[in-house]
Amino acid sequence: MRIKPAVLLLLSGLLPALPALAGDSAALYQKHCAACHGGERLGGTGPALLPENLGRLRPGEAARVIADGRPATQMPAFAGQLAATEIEQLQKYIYAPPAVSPRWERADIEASRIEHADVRKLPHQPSFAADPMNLFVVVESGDHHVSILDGDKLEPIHRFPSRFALHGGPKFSPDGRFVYFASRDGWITKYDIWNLTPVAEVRAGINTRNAAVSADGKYVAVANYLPHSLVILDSDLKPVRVLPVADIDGKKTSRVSAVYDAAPRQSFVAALKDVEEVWEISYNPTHPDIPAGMIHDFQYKEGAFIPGFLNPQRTKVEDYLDDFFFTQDYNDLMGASRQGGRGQVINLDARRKVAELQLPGMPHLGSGITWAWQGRTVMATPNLNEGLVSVIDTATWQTLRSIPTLGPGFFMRSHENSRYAWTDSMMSREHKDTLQVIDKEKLEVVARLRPVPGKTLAHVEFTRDGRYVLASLWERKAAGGALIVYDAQTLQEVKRIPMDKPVGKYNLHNKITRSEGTSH
Ligand code: DHE
Repeated sequence: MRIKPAVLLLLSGLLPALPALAGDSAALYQKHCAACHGGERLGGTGPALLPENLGRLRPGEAARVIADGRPATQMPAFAGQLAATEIEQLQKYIYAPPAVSPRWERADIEASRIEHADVRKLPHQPSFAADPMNLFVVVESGDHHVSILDGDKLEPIHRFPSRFALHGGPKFSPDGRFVYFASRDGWITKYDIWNLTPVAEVRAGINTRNAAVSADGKYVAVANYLPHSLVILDSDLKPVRVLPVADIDGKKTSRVSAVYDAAPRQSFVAALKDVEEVWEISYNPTHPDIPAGMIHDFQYKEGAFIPGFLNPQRTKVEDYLDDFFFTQDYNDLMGASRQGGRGQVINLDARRKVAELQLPGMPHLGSGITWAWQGRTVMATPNLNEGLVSVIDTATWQTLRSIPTLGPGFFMRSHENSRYAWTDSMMSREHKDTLQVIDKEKLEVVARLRPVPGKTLAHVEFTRDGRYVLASLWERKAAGGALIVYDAQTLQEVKRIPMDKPVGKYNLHNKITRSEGTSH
């Protein structure tokens, strides 16, 4: 038989390997990616590579990462090993849903749990001199780390690696000793702040939105997009309930947009993305019986069943509500659907809509804050697609003022001791670099801060006493990424604390006391 020259060259190793043919994508994945990202793309040392987990990448970015790697991570560059067509094939493969939808059940959650330290053997007091109630927890997404900052000296006291892509605010135990983080890949980490050490981790889902900690510190609730579940863990991160999320007939399942702790009600409240219901899950063990016919509960085969206790109670709503703001007593919630324009107020006792909201654009209710204004309590929310802050009377639910800003914004903050509320315009290309300061009495923007033109400046948090404001200069450390500290009264810059893309920062005292000026 006559062997063709190209084959001879290939056999002799002189010709580069031919690009894989279509259909070989799975084999390519298994060869090059599976070791770190898991055989079923659920993640391992690297993140999960499923469409839900990749949705936040810009078009073409996955291919770029495969080719060039990711600096400061273990992701190597494959451009030298793979042809451009193979990289493209891999990109298509990881964006395609798997043939069988991945499952993540109680046994998977239990098996994933890692115990780093035995809390009972750790000292029950802070191992540092800083005021444990005036610490800041700073989430740095540049190299996926967390810094603990002394809020009096405004200096970092510790830095440690986090799971990949934390999202949502970290949540604290009521005594301030522990903080819980949720990663978009479903990992929940419990960290002992006093001893500066991780305690335990568990993977509660494959694609997770956020976590909430009960006011009694006994439970952690986790909202998942994948699978469609709401997971209740105990404070050791052992699963107590894995609630499949579906409508009352069990026909339509739903992603969970977010879960919140409604502390005064001793319950978790969950926003559902695909079912027109709001769920409330009581963690009060003496929760009274639910009136027959009013509430529909899951019946659990496992363990003792206490009506209402750790079981969802449904409130039917007239739209898909996926972003919530709660009044300070948590009896009413404002819900907005991501379609924009409309919202509803739901009373959690009456379990029904009590008011309609006319909300222009797409308000980001989750970032809303409240304050007293001329004898009433108002809430203010930034808007994700319009340059305005809506100020709403929480008694009448009427919009009192639409404060124009430079562009669409994401976050808002204030403090009981400050006359100002701060917001960003980070969703605007031209004005993402400018923080705007609103006078809470005049209801107008009175100052604009633009310390580094062209660089995103967003997400502020006050010190415990409200004297200083810490804002994120959303850049890698080498490019000047930092927390910029402002005097909350004079609005002058006080100092910069270098950080690696500091996404969010959270003051322990403000969070634990549920300050009216911060997200809960
Ligand atoms: Fe968030 C909180 C939803 C994109 C950074 N974000 C939240 C919360 C919700 C939410 C429901 C409140 C939960 C909590 O704190 O426990 N976020 C969403 C979205 O639906 C959206 C628009 C799209 C998505 O892909 O999830 C979104 N969020 C982002 C980002 O792109 C941000 C800017 C950067 C990132 O790292 O993901 C981002 N979200 C944050 C931060 C918080 C947050 C920093 C905590 C705010 C706080 O101060 O408490």
